[in-house]
Amino acid sequence: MPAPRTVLLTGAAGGLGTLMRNLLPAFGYDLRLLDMRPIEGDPDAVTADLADQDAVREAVRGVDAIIHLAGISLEAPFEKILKANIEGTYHVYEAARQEGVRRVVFASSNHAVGFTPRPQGDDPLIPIDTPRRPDTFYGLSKCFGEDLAQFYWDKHGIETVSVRIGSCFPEPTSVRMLSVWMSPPDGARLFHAALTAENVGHTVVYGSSANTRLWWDLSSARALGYEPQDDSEEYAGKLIAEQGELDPENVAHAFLGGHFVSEPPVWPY
Ligand code: NAI
Ligand code: 15L
Repeated sequence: MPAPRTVLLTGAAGGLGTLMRNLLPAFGYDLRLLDMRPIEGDPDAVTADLADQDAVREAVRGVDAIIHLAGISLEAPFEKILKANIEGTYHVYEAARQEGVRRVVFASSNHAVGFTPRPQGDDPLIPIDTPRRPDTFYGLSKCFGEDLAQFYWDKHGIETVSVRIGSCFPEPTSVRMLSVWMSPPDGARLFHAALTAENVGHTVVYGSSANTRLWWDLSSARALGYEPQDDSEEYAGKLIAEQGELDPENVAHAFLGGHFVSEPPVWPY
């Protein structure tokens, strides 16, 4: 497969989409942006809801690959998740099949495995093939997305890297994030590796930096050529002084998904 150049970035108005639309062009990509919210400063950006199958197909036409970030990124009533994340992701894959796009990078989430107990002490890192244990309807929709990706590979030969992103924000803001943080530059490195690695079929990876306090195994990401450069440890002193160490007796500290297992943040609109 020739290296993709023109890439559709869905969810481009969101937090991660904004970070990636600023960082990925340095890798040589020509981005086409899509979101249901308008994107200021890019008159070519597509304003469309994933529910609009025709608009999604038109947006996909002519691109080499898709980075699919759009959707509800927190917990929400099942009916909303069904529309945006389950049907919406199906529309993206159908558009890819109809328009001959051969590579997708899917923004999965750690919340697909959020009810997995986090490693403590000398426990081994969580492997990528650990059983799915979604912590929310949101996490459940990411499990569906990973299965959809597998199906479109097996049935239609569309390759996907599903990235179970930890927390991709400019800085870690909690003690949990010291373990699951992915710096934005490492996020761009991982998406670039996911777009360019050969013969990925459907590969599932965790998305984080090379954190000293890492909870999961990054080897499937490294096998794509991803070489993380950052480590959250420089933030550890300040965050632990402010918040204290994680408490194993606190349910919100005991699982990979953190507070999503007990009091998930709710999608605001
Ligand atoms: P965000 O909530 O800031 O952005 C999501 C974007 O998707 C928004 O701009 C929203 O308008 C758009 N969107 C929602 N429903 C849509 C629809 N039906 N049609 C078109 N656009 C729609 O979320 P964020 O943080 O940027 O996350 C992006 C993706 O990465 C999401 O799929 C999220 O689940 C995933 N992810 C993000 C993590 C992070 O640390 N930021 C961690 C794990 C997963
Ligand atoms: C996610 O999946 C969310 O989209 C993001 O907003 C963060 O909350 C992240 O997980 C996390 O686990 O910190």
